[in-house]
Amino acid sequence: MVLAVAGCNTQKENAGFVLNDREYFERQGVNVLIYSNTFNGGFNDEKNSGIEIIHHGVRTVQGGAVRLNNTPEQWDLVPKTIERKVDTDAKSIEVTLRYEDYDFNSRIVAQAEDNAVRISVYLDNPVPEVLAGEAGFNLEFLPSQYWSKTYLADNRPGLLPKYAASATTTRDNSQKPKQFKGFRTYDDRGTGKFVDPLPIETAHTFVMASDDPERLIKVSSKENEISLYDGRMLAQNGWFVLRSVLPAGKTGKVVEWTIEPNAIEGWIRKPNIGFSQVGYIPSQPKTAVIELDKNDKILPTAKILKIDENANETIAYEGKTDFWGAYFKYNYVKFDFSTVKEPGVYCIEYGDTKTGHFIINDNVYDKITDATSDIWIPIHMNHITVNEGYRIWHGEPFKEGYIQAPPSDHFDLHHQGETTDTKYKPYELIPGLNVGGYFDAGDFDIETGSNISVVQNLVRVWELFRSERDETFVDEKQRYVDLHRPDGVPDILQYIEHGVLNLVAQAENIGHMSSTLSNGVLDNYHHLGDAASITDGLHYDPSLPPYTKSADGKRSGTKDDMWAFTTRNPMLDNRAATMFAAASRVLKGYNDDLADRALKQSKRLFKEAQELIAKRRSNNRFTSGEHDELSLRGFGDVAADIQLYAATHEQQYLDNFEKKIWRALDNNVNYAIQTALDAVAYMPDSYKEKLRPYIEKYKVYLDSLDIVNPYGIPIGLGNWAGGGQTVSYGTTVCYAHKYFPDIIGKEYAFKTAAWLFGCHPYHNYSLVAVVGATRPKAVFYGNNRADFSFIPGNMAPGILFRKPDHFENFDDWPFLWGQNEGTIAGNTGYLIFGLAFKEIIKD
Ligand SMILES: [Ca+2]
Ligand SMILES: [Ca+2]
Ligand SMILES: [Ca+2]
Repeated sequence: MVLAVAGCNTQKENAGFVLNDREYFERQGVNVLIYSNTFNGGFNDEKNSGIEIIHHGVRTVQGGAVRLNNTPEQWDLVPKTIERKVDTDAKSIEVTLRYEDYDFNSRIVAQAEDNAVRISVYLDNPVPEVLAGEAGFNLEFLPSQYWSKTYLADNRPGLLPKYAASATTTRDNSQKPKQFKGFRTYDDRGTGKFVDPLPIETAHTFVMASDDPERLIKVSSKENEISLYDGRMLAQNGWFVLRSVLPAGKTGKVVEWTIEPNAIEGWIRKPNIGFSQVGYIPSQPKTAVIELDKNDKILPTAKILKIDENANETIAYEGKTDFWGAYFKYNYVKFDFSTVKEPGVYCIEYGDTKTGHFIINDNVYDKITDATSDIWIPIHMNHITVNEGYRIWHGEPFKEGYIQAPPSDHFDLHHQGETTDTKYKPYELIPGLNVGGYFDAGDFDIETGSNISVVQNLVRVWELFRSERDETFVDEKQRYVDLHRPDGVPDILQYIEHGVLNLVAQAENIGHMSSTLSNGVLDNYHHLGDAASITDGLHYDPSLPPYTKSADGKRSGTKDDMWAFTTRNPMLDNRAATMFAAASRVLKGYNDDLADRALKQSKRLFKEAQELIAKRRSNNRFTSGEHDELSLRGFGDVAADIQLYAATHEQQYLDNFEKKIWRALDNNVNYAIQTALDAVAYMPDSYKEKLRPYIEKYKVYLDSLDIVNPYGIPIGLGNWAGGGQTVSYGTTVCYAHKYFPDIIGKEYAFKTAAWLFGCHPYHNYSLVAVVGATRPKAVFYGNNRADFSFIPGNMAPGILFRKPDHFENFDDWPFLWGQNEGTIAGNTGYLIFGLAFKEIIKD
């Protein structure tokens, strides 16, 4: 992609839409995507699909489809895309959509017409009777870009509200279209009725954001009435919806809309100057990456301004920009200002664009992990109250414990098989599980796999960096955590202990590892706010009427208890065994009893897992998921061998490791290199020498990244942005530098840090909450997301790629998890990267 210039599709000003070679409608300032992204993101309606409009650089509209609700929620049914046909000559795109549950197909035809795109909905068979009046064509508008703006409904003016407060009605549950796998998003409190939002306005022509040329979109229909709804009435992550109900009993063209997004004449997106919001140390390489609209001129120079003690700016450096080339739809230039070394406060100026300030000084990276370790991680401790100053982040969750999951499917991609693999009957209390552990992410389940990674990450932090930081008070007996209150015990030890307490309890009480401890009902899974209020804290008693309590106040008829998913997975037990071995080593001398329990479970699970795996192999009784994992484990076992050796110092593990590591490295050096580096600490010098050629090969890969993209680090293009991979990559390059400084320089680690702290596409905000000078990201997908807020120290997955050529990270709309959610495994991964990074830049 180097040296290509984006811009070959540029139209003349005022020209109408073209259908470009990336198969979307384009005119200057507006992209209209027709099913470049379909409704199959993994979590049902991800608000990322269908007809999407990228309007003056921001994806403000999506969800164009036949939908079965006025304001669809995440778990309402979404249509499958059966077919997508692009006709370049006719400038049209046609998609066929299908609802399998209702045997219901529809076709959507999008056709460019000058400055508008005409959308027609065709039916070959009438709307199924049961969906008559329910099925409609919907298009959704992003609230944070439209609220407080005006709309016109057939010229009647109105205001799009900042907060939802429109009218609703209730209807009989039998009239509610099916939801995902038959689950229900709502608790009807015994009324037998669901809530249905009523329209705010109905008209034939809507002008959305009539006061704002950047957001103004006109939607009109001659034949169909269009209604405006507020999706936030049912779910805080809902969007504004325009909708035309499909007429009953009709076939052929049933809906036709003309959509005309305003295009500001000659609009050119402002340059996005990527740089490190945290700043730079004087000696390091310093390169800003400037992202440019393909219609923008490339300027030959940029400036560094120094800001003095009177807030005056003077030019500290003016230098050449280097054109890198096109990467997807934008052009990129780099601006190297490494020669600026004098400590001080600076900003970057490129043409008319000036960044916020940043610092050059020796200590700029000193605090990059503090918010994560002092605030984000302890707030995600489960089964304990977490206080900070005047604020309780959450009370003690799930006091009633966990019950045995019945055979079932699940809404968060879990599954309970035909048998429970335990001595418990479905819905029976499994004692002892409501202790320790970490919330998975913006939700409140304990993902056992993630929690295992968390303990392993924290063990690495402890053993490699001896982080003795003590800012957190943890009392497991009181079940109380107080932030910013030192208690004489290093926090990392207490965090390891807290993770192990839950995982050991699983092994002891279930007999093996649970795949997850999660919600039993969907209507409390999407909980926002204090985790202690998700359930009523009382054990569920089916003999009591729903919504009542027993006379002694200890049991309740409300089915809100959390479930333990207990289908046995020997691979997970194997992973747990490895983690327990490592944890017991660290806990020895701090909590001897827990260390002993962990080691006991490690040995037992390891032995039983080997037997079970052998037995299943001979019976060919693996599920397909397990098969995948097994084939991966060819390498994964190598990592376990090193962990087990470190824990037990038994020579057999080292021998096993030696047997496998070279094959793994030959197979895929990038994949195996971290494990190979992990082992350096335990191996003789000859091992390191044998590893050297692989490090040289790895360096070739690292250098190739500068040709792949302008940022020079691996960029994930999946449906969940790549923050987790970014920090593991960063950790690996830090290790590689630590052991092979003559081959691997520090520049790769600096590039990774710069990306996390603001040098990336879309905007230049730091992806870590509160870390960075003027502009860390302001909103994240945490349990306080409904407040458009953040939990300090959270690292966002970050820059999400949308097909075919758009990167984005919303910072006014927290609800898209793939770009904004913090996970416990990701954030402990960030902690490791941050500490490793700080260590290598010390010398
Ligand atoms: Ca989860
Ligand atoms: Ca402490
Ligand atoms: Ca309960």
